[in-house]
Amino acid sequence: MRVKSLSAAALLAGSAAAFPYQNEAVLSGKPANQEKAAAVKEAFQHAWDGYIKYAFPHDELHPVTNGYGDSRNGWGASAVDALSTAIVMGNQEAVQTILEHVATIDYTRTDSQVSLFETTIRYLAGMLSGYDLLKGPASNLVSDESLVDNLLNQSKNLADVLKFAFDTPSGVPYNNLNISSQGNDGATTNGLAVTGTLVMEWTRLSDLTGDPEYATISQKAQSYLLDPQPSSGEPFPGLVGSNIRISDGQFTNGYVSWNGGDDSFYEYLIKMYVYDPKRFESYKDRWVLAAESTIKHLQSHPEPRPDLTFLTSYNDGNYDLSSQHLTCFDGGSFILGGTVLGRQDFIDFGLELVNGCEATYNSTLTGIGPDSWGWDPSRVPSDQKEFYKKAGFYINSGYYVLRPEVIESFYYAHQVTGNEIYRDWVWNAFVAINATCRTDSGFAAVTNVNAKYGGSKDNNQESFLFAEVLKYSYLTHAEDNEWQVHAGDKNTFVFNTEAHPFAVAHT
Ligand code: DMJ
Repeated sequence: MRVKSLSAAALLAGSAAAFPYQNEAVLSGKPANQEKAAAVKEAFQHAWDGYIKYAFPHDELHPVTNGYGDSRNGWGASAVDALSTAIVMGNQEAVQTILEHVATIDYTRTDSQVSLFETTIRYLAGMLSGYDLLKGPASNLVSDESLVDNLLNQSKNLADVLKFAFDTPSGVPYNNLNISSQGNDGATTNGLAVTGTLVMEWTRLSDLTGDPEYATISQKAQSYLLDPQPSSGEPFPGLVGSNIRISDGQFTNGYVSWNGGDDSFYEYLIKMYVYDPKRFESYKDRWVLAAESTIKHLQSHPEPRPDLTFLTSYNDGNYDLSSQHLTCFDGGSFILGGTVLGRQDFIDFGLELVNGCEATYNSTLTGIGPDSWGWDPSRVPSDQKEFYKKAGFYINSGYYVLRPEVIESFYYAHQVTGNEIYRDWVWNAFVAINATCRTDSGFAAVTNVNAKYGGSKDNNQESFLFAEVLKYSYLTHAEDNEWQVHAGDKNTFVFNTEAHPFAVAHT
């Protein structure tokens, strides 16, 4: 079935009119929507077939020209990033292809500069998650056990290639690496997110292999972020600066946000607690501080639309009234933290953030939200005055590059509240993406979400289309399962920042 063939009226019927601003029925036992789940599977198959035909084993498809790119070291990023989605969809053929491919990767060789962060969240996490799922609840999918064991061997091989990055005077790693020369780009600082979004993957690797080194070096790097020095690096309790000096682990500024560059540091604080509440209680304490400070200092309501909530960024007494698609993971983080800790105030605030991010989708011509926007009354572009008055924000960048964060937070809202409206919002976003970004071979980024047809198509299909957009869209409509996010504190899987589900630790 092609989603395009469904009428908009049929798709949108069922959307409740009022914003559900309370915690409703729990999800467990809620029936799947088979038809919509199948439509998302069809989209995955479409993109997978195009990738296999025109781009495999390269990193990503160029979906307009039917070519390929190697922006992620040339090891087949889309294949590895697609693995956990193919598993949860039960797509045996794709899983087999990916496992056979992983067995052929030589992680010691690449011509590119390697990003420690991107390689960790996409490749290392893709393989570890595949291992957790195929050794656990999806063990029926693969008969050749050696291919599954190889996921862990290759995870270790990759980490052994990358681990020299942590070999610095402080233990704060370099991010941009030359793996042939064991060199780096000469940076003197590292960013908050790229430093603080390694600990889940590297700890999981240690827990699975029994070799403590990976956990030790990643937790050492993280230790500077949990105890920020000097005090100017923590302008509000729990909210920290964006850059850390590699020589001594000191923060070099007090610029605070949940935007790209900072984002997944906060995401991992609470997720590490979900992963193992015994070992990572102090991470949770830092997340709680950050969450409370965020509610107190960073929430902002646009003048023409006081009903909307966005997060500002802060620097040296000044607030910047702008936000990003990347930031929209924030609702999901508050909802997860709220449900795990039994804090209704966090869930409620998370739902407000979700509502704000949804407004960036429902205000545009395509039904997809922009990459960045602002709501500073003194900076409204002259050609967006009317749009700003109605929508409550103006568009800074109208690109949509197949990012997942808005759908991701809708997913958490749905799983935790059980409220159907969030499932409808996921579906609306999926339908809009399918209608606007789909090409003959896959899905393309678009240049202007507030123009007819999304402006023009940009010739790239990021691997996170497979890992995240299609996974969250699918899981929202699929049957309940062990790997799904659930309300409460009994989750048995936790998703890394690239949506790869990790089995939680048994300690
Ligand atoms: C993904 O690689 C991850 O979600 C990361 O945390 C942020 N950037 C992209 C998606 O936008």
